[in-house]
Amino acid sequence: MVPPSLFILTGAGLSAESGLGTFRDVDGLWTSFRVEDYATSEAFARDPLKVQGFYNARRRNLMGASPNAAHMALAALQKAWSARGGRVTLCTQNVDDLLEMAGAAEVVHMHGELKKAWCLSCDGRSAWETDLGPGAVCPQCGKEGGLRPDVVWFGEFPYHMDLITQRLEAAELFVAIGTSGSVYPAAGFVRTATARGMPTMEINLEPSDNAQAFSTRSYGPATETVPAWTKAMIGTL
Ligand code: BJW
Repeated sequence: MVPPSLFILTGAGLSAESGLGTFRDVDGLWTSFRVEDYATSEAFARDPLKVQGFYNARRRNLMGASPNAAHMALAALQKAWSARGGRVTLCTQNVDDLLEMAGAAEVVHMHGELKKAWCLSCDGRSAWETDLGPGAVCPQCGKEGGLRPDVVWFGEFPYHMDLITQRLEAAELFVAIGTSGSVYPAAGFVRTATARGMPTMEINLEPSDNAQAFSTRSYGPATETVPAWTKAMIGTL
């Protein structure tokens, strides 16, 4: 029998134990860096060097990061489902590539990817693993100074929304892992799932802003809760 389709939304908490900062926890990025100064296109237009510096530092940190047990467990779950003809959609708000490094075959990056640059001159996206700055040249059009991190800032439209809506509506279980449930449209996915009669589960360090919207909840560090849950799921096959 084909296993049920799973839609898994992940957030910063998934990568926290890999040493990548979360945003809204007490020691999160937005407590030291104001969103208005670093995560809007207006901030980038006002002070591109400051914004590029913030993302350059995070990219350097990411270059030294490794997937943790939760990334590995989700990649293994996707593989086990796929082997039985099923589908696990891994939709992440994270701009890191730790799920891919863990072996996930498909990851939907709704807030973009830190290891990609977007050229505002030619609209091309290119792989990018070093610092970005005014002297950076677009590998596609050759123009200098038009590259920004390929991430989705506040007020911008998240990526792959048609695919996400299609996969979410077709799913049979919705699971949110390590996300605060405070940034839309991702924070609204649990309500879409519930409206379609789907069971929903929150896996987080502690109850999120959205906790009451979920039918099942599991709390603790992702490196413990996620492998325990995926092991139980794979055991149902
Ligand atoms: C652990 C753990 C461990 C810790 N184990 N767990 C008013 C009402 C409603 C909406 C709006 C509004 N005003 C404006 C809006 C829209 C706005 C929005 O949502 N604003 C809210 C803040 C109110 N949204 C947008 O602008 C989005 N675009 C948009 O809406 O377009 C229109 C549209 C409409 C309809 C459909 C489609 C489109 C764009 C949002 C872009 C967000 N961008 C960022 C930056 C990306 C680049 C970067 O990385 O710098 O994305 S902001 C930041 O927040 C980042 C994250 O992906 C995102 C979510 O954060 P996340 O993952 O939830 O992290 P945290 O830190 O908040 O939470 C971590 C959680 O992990 C916590 O719960 C911890 O407990 C837990 N945790 N350690 C397990 N070890």
